[in-house]
Amino acid sequence: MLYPIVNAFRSMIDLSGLWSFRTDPGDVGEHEKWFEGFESDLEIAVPGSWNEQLEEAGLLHYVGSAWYFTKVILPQELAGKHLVLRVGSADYHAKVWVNGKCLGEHHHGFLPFAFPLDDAARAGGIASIAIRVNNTLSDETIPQGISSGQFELENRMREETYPPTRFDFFPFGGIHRPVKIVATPIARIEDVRVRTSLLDKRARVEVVVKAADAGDASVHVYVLGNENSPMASSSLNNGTANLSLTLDHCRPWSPDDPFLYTLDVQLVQGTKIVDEYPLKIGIREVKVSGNKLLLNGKPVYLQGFGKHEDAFAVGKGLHLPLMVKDFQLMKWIGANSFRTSHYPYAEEMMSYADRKGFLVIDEVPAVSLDFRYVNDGTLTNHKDFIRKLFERDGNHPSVIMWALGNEPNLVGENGYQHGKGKEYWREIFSCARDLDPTRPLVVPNCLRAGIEDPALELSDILCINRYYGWYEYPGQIERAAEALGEELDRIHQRYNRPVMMTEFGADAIPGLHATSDQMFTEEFQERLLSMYIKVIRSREYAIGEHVWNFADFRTPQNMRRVMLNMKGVFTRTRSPKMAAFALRKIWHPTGVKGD
Ligand code: BDP
Repeated sequence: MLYPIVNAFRSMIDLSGLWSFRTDPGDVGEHEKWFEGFESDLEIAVPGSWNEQLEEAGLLHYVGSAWYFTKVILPQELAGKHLVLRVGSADYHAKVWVNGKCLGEHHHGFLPFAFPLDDAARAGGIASIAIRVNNTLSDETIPQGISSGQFELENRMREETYPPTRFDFFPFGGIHRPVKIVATPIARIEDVRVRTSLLDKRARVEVVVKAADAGDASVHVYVLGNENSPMASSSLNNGTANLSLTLDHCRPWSPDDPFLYTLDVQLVQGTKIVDEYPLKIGIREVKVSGNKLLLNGKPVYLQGFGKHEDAFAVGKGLHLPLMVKDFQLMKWIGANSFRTSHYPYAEEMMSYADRKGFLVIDEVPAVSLDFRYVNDGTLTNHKDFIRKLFERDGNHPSVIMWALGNEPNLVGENGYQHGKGKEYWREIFSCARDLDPTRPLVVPNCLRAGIEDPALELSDILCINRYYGWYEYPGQIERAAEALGEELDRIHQRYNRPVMMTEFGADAIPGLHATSDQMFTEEFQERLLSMYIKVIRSREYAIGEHVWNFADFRTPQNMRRVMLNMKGVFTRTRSPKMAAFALRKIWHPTGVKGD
């Protein structure tokens, strides 16, 4: 799905702002026709989660349905255009009405969706928009949900969280990314998919363009500002055109030189251009070779973080100033990469990573799948999610790897390794490989799943999350170092592939200090992270280190957390802890100006 833009052919109305809001715990709204409007004193900012914005109205822990309502007058100039309502993301389930007419439903969080307005609203008239969002998760959804009763049934009451989740981040609900009315010509470019390859300095760019309502139009593509680039043209065949271009003397994309070309795509009827979409592309090649990860043929070492979309008041809502700040901090500390743990991040962030030269592991939110409850519905949704995420992010040069999930078997289900888990991951990997054979596929592994994890076996890079010194051997850094080194060697020997440490960390309360190794102090976090990096770097098969986590983040309530997971190297408001300065020294090996 193309990101909305404004140009001579395309325009949009951004509906970010304050919307009327009402919760619907009994799910009566549809029956009572709230889609025609409803009485409420509450307003809510879109994008943004309801939890912290409306905490004082009792919504911090709210799980269930909630309604959003706004009205907009569609400008007369949009007459004769194809109009769609596009939602950047709503977590996790959404149903949309315009002027009382249901346009459709969408089942996944973290992904954009769009519905044509058709005859529900016309240019020059009013569009009243109602969106019902529900943040309930189940066995079938990605991620899976859990109830309080289930914790009790499984005799795991001490592990229960409030709200109940299977994962360690807050289940924020709401419309989290911008809602837009997008106007395009009727004969329009619907999708552009690009695949690039490099041979010496020559690049090949394969382009698949999908058009709609375009009859027998043709498609032209060329690279702006590149005089040597030939234009490729093709007529549409069933609405699709396959084209390819060769670029001589290509300037490849890399963290040091995140150069982007503009691929201009034109839809042409006769001699007339009827639609145009300029797409930023970066030309680069990612490969796993022996124990190395190669970018444009050269080994690359990843240093950075697992992150979260999480901030005061806005929750999981798109927060552009914070995005800019986070990238500044990542540059400051010397990071070159991050993982979108544990779900796809905003489209704006992926394009920003392209421009800033960050290497991204893009993650599907299949976090801590519990195979006792995985069923056919889970598998279907998981595959559908992969397809939609690859469609959304497949053109980004920054995306160098797909994580198809995170830490399956966290609870340690019997028979995961050799039973259901094996079949499940085989299907998931084969689906993902068919869709994108150009990027390594991984699933970060947890201690409980261990070396026999079938997802590890299928991964191109062995991504390992470990907490020796924290959950295991708490407070004992030397013992943790031994356990870590021994296990990494064992895993590598078994599979003989590159190893990437995708998580390691320790909670630190800012301002808590001690002269000896004591958990939760800033010194302990710094020492533990430094030890891990030393052990990882002493292995020639290691291709990277991602500290857990970039910043402190809100979790559901439970006795292991003080509102936040405090493993951030920065606080939730982005103050550096001591560990940040230590990492900055390690990650800027030639020193930092002014230090
Ligand atoms: C890992 C999970 C991550 C948690 C982290 C922790 O992947 O989501 O936040 O542990 O416990 O197992 O801090």
